[in-house]
Amino acid sequence: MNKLLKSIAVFTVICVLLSCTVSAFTDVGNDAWYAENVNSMTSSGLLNGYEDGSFRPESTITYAEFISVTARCVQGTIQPSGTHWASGYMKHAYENGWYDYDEIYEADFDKPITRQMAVKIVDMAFKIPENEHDNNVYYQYMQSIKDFDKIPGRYGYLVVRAYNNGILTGDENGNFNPFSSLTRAEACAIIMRAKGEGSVPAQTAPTVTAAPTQPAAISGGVSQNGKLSVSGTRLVNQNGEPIILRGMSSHGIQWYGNFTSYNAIKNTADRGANLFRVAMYTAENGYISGKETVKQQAYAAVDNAVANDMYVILDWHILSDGDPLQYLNEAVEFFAEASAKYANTPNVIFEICNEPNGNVTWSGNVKPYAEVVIPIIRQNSDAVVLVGSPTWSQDIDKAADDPLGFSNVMYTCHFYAGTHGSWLRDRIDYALSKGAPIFVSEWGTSAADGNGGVFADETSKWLDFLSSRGISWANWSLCDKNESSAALSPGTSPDAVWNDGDLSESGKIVFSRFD
Ligand code: DCB
Repeated sequence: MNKLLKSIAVFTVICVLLSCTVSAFTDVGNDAWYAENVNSMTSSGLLNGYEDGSFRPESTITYAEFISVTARCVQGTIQPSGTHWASGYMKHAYENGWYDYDEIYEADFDKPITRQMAVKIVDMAFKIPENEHDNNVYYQYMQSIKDFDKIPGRYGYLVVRAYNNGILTGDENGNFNPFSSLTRAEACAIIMRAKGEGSVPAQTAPTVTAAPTQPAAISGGVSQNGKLSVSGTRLVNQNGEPIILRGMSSHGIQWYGNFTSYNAIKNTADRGANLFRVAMYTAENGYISGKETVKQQAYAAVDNAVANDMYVILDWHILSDGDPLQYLNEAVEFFAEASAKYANTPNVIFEICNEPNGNVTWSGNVKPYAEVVIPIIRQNSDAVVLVGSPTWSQDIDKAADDPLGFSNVMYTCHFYAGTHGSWLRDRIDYALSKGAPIFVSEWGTSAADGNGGVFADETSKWLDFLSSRGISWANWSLCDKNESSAALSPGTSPDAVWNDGDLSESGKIVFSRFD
């Protein structure tokens, strides 16, 4: 080889080497924070620049673009399966649970992706590890992400996970901005980091107060009463003395998880509540479709109630799935894990089926379900177990006539003051007369649909009746939804200290009856 050819070859090699480190795009400076991520995304063909040699790093990225890039990373090229160019990628994403049907509609494919959806997509696609299991981590981010209370419940955990794995940092004001769009440069960075190959942003340690490790002792709380059991028809404390638990139920944690924070629950403890109920829906985008995420939310909510020295009901909230046998296997799996996890936590009460309804009977569906699930719990724990009954937990007479053969079991009776009156109170008396212990783990001041009313007079009749019988209760629900059963006015911050103006008409009544 002559000298000239040789030096041309060397020159070419140097150029190729240089082109790896120098941006290929006219508008991506080498010192831009995203240059490395953009270059690796584009050089591996996952995302392209424009024909004019630009990359347009500050342009927004759409749902279709973001999801197709992510899918190409984990799956390779997918041909369209419909009219939209990205339909194949979108279908893959949907079928793999990267998004739910109510999160992205086809008409939105070409709209800018929101930051919260981008976080969910990479979390699901790259299976980001759950190191927020330690509730302290969650609590810390809850404090350090300034707009955490704006993040809908179903995304909070995913956002924590993304921060904690260095996939994201907040904006310069410390906000996450869940509903804002994402730039193409940010998309490159997020996807590359989720892939485990991106340059990770410098972490600023959250400057926050840790969740209390010692629960704050409250009147009537766990530090005073210890482990509960059932004696006759009464709930009793560690000394065998009758105890009444009163407090709030969450709304569905997949929607209103923000109102299960330590501070939100503390607001009820400060008003005298010694009970909190964690309503973990099974259907309606609950546990069944979002297992890990929803479960972690439920555990964090339980832990926040424990940190407040409260008793806490972990509720398997069947509702549209009226037959508890429908998800029996999932229930077994869940209660096996949860009962082991909380085996040494005297605070926890297990509610194994919120409200059976539809074409189900006590002896044909609910009792057989309970006879499978309770022994699973009993392998780890003899905690109090609450069992529902058909007709949205109103058929307590059927349960009383054909009771379960386990100890420390109570039957739930649910009522809504605008719908259910004296006939249901009479049924409670009947059940008690037959020796069946009753726990009102959900009731509302509204009608049975959660709205209408508030029915103040009927509520007061009901609460006086429950007090006279020593029956414990949890009110539906601790959230700011625009429905009359919600205890908080719309727009109430979950973590602020609530004053009377933050309480709804229902909340004012209920919060005055905790003790
Ligand atoms: C129960 C459920 C609970 C439901 C409330 C109010 O259902 F356990 O999940 O909560 O009572 O209906 C409502 C929320 C709404 C939400 C809806 C669907 O307040 O914001 O949109 O769940 O998730 C009952 C209780 C009793 C009766 C009927 C229902 N009853 N029900 O006697 O007819 O149809 O949900």
